[in-house]
Amino acid sequence: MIDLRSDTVTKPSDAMREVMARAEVGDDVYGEDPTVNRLQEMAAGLLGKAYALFVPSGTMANQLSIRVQTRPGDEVIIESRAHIVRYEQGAAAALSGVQLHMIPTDRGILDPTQVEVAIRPTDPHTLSTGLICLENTHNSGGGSIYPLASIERIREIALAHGIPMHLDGARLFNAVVATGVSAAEYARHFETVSFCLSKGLGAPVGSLVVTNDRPMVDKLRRFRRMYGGAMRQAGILAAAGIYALEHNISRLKEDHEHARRLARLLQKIPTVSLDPDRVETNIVMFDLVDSSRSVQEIVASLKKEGLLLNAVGGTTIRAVTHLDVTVQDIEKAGQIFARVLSR
Ligand code: TLP
Repeated sequence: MIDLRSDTVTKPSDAMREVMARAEVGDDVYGEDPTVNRLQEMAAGLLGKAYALFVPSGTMANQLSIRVQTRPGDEVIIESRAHIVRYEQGAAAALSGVQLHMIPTDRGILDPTQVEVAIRPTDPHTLSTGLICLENTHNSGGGSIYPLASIERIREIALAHGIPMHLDGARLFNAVVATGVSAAEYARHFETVSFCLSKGLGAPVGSLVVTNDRPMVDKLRRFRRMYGGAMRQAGILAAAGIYALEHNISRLKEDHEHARRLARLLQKIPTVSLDPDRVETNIVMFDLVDSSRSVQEIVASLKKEGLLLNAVGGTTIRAVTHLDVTVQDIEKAGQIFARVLSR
């Protein structure tokens, strides 16, 4: 099976498993796991922040960040297909009591003017804007990269209104590798940034939230406990994270090359609509223009031929490249696509 459903499907390598097995551990609720502490220091350093907190998932990292920076009844400005909107089970409403002010875009990248217009005026009738959330790279936008200039302009607007910013940087390192902009340069515009170890970086579990604000770390820790995410000898998982940060960042460029290669192969198929220039990182979104079969039927036929993918609504299919996919797999995937789609 060639699994292009997500970069979350990656499995820890033998070398990663070895460092996990040897990890020094302690009880992290007491702050005594040396490997977790080392991962947190490393993550904070990479993102140019003072503190980092290890959490079990990207969803928890986002939700904790929302929780500690908003009050119930606040509004959060966010792009309408953000992961926080689409794939977190309504957690922002359920756990933080906030209302999401969703702004539609073509590729997930908010225009600064859209943000400015969405900020609520200070008026006794209106609710207040509590937070602005961006996502880089943008998953549903097709792995699109936030231009630094847009982030800078949104930051200026946010600062002028005293509104904090959170970055869902689940795939921030894909943006870093694709652009050469450092993680710290992206992160400095946000009060909190989350990023995942368990996607393209290849660790089995884990995400981090980074911040410069000491009291916020304490609040993050308390809510992590409330959400059931305080772990004990988590150093076994943190060791995989350290290995991922040390070995698997720069290789993300291979995943980006594979995604572009796949896009070029797909482009040759008459029933596929896609613009290969839009493939900026490791996600390829494409549309089927053949109305005789549903996307679900096509995905099922591809699976029978040994290719796993996700239909992401309407006529769209998503393919994600990652460290367990070789260039030969991409070539083979191209052949399977050509066979199934031209039937
Ligand atoms: N994304 C997953 C699915 O949940 C859709 C995937 O296969 O792409 N932020 C972004 C931008 C994400 O893409 C994801 C996971 C998360 C947060 C959540 O991470 P986890 O799954 O660790 O909670």
